[in-house]
Formats: sequence, structure tokens, C-alpha cells
Amino acid sequence: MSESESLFQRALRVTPGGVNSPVRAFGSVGGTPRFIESGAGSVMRDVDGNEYLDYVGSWGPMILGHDHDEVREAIGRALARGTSFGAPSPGEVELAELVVEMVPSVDLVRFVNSGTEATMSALRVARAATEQDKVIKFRGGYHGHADAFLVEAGSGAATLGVPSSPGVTEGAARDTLVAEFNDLDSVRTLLEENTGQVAAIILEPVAGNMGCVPPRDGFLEAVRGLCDAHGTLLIFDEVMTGFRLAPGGAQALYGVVPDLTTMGKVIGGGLPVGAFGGRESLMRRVAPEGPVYQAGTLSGNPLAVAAGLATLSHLRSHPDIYARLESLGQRLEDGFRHLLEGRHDRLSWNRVGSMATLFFSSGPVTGWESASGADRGLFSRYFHGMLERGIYLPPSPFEAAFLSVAHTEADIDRTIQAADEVLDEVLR
Ligand code: KE4
Repeated sequence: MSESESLFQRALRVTPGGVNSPVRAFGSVGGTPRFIESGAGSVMRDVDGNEYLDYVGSWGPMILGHDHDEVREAIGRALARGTSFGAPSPGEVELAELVVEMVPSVDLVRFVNSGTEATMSALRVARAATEQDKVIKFRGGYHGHADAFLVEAGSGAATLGVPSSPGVTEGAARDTLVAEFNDLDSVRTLLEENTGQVAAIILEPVAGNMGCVPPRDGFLEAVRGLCDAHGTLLIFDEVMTGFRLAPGGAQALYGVVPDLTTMGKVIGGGLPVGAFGGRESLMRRVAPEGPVYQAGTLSGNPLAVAAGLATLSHLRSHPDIYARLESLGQRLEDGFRHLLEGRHDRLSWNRVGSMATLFFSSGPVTGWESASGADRGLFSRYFHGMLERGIYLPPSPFEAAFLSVAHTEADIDRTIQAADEVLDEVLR
């Protein structure tokens, strides 16, 4: 028995599914999750000494690669001063100033500990500001595990086949309406059927939790226009896209400014930081300045803030990183599109910048219906074929793979070579 298998057996006795987040359990691909001991650059090493080229990147945070010197040293300096004080600390101000400078929609920002806290808090602000109760999300969109969002959710919820979770009460779900991503009529219809009742539309500006699905040309702008016409606030959930697709996230890349933005992943550089922010008139409603309550024992934790500050500072001072990520992403895309030749009836590919997904689907994947129609059995065999070749992909067809600046052209070429072999086997 491998050490991963032994650890997994122990974990299953004391933790639900043996993991602390469902999508890590290999539930949709089968087999034993690899217990990871270390990471460096683009590579992770498991407890049995196997090395993997990592395309999960902790589900997005590791844009600089694992164990980046500046991040490790920043955490070390903070650690030498203590871990948590339950009081404001200098780093929180510096990180907030940097977020405000980088993200177009953000005048004020509040730090929390996860993307889930960020989205639940942003929705609360929107409901308070509009005095409306309903929220429109998109089928296959994932915004963390707060009750209001576990309705037709993507990511791990879709992976496990529970897009609408037990335990979410009828009351909690009643105010959540579900539209179709890239289908403007579905948004317009819901707004018209619920005139004056919709506090916010929340969306991933580039969907990542049904696999990577870009917005159609003009879709984001049109949703912005519908929000303005209906007095509904627009929340961009940039937990995944923020600081990844551009220094200012997808809102900077596409030039569409939401009313509120939620952030996570990259903002913490691998430590637990989430955030929500927006224009002053909305954010000054948040306690203690305003009446909208939101709090957190470890919010703005000095160690986590140090990791986030080192990461964002590096991204801010090295804007060429985004050109590098685009170059690596294009190389990966060119390689996969060559592999798709003659296989367009079986495979489809989407990419935006450093996030991408290969779908085992015959047509273009433009939303949940086409994404969920992909062949999960073929994906599972592909996943394990790549894993055996030392390529660690997200263990779910409803996730995006991520590149970091630590990836190299040789990494990309090795990945394409492995995929060529595996696809030959799987699609034979
Ligand atoms: P967290 O609560 O997991 O920090 O963030 C929730 C969240 C919110 N919004 C978006 C767009 C997200 O992608 C996420 C979390 N993403 C998943 C994977 N796609 C995290 C991985 C996991 O659940 O273990």
C-alpha cells in the first residue's frame, strides 16, 4: 500500500470523504487522492516521492508557483513578529491600498478568510443597499458554499452531482434565481419576471467552475446594461479570475466595471485571504461604519496578508508576468488544438489567459448545458493517464487548469506529448 493510500484510509476514519474540500477526493475520477508533501515552482511531490507537474495550483492561488522566495520570506518576517493579534496591523492597510489601486471597481475593500465569506458578504451588502431579496446566479456558477449559492452550483457541487445541496432550506433557496451563462435572454426574462425584487446578479466573468467558459462577445457589457436598467447591482465573483487574468482581473481585461467584486485565491498567495470591495457608497454600509454586519476573528491575519502582499506586489511590479502567462497559455493551446485535429467530434478546448479546460465534448462549450454534457468517463481515463505520466490536472471535468509563471516551455511541451499519448489510448 502506498503512503497516500495509507493516509487516505486513516483520513476516511476521521474526516468526511477523507478530505477537507470535496473536489480533492478524486470522487469524480476515482482512485486515491495523492497526499502532497511539498511544492516548488511548477512541481509538487507526494508522500511517496512521486513528482507532478501541477496544473491545479491550489485551485488558483499559486500564480507565482509553489514556494516563491518573496512569498516565503514575507511570511517568515511576519511569523517572527507573531501570528494573530485580533487588532489592525500595518500589512492590512498596505494590502487594501494595493487592491484599491489594482482593481477598477474597488474604492474600499474588506478582507475575509475565504471566497465563500466574500461572496456571502457582498450579497448581504447588495441586499441591504437595494432593499431587495433576490439574487440571480448562473447554472454551473460556483460562488462558495453559502446557502444562497448552493443552487445549481458548479465546481465540487456539480462534480458530486449535488448542484443543489441538501440542508439548504426552501427559504434560503427561494430567493436564488438561476440563469444560463452566455444566454442574455435568460437574464432579461428573470429580471422582467421579478421586477424590483432582484438585489444583484452574481457571475464569474469568465466561468471556471463548469470548466473554463469565456463570456461571449458583449455578454458582460449587456448584463451590465440590464443591471443598470433594472436597478440591480452587478457582482463580479473574481475569486478565480482576480489578479490572474490581468492585474485588475477580468473587469480590467474586458472593460466592464461591476458594482461589487469578490476576491480570493491569488490575493492570499496560498494563505487564507478573501475580500469583497466596491464603490464607496456601497462599502461604507459595512460595519462598523455602517449597519451591514460582517466580521471575522482571523480576517486580515498578518501571515496571510504578508503572503498576499508579497504576491500582489510582485504581480504589480512585474506586469510582464501577464504576457508570460499568455505566451505559455497560447503554447498550451496551440499544442492541444493540434491534438484536436481530427478529433473535433470528441474534444473541445477553452482558454482565457492562464486558465483552460479540455472538454470531452463534441461541440463548443459555451455554458452549463454543453459543459455538463461532456463525457465524464473519458475525462476520468484521461485524468489518470496524465497522472501516471506525472501531469497533475484538476480531478474534475468541471474545473479549470491553471498555469503559473513557474511553468516552462519544456513543461508545456511535455504536457502536450503526454496528452497525445493518453488521448490516443482513451479515444482509440
Ligand atoms: P473558497 O471559499 O473555496 O475560498 O472560494 C469559493 C469560490 C468562490 N468563487 C469562485 C469563482 C470560486 O472558484 C471559488 C472556489 N473555487 C473552488 C474550485 N473551483 C475551490 C476548490 C475547492 O472547493 O476545494
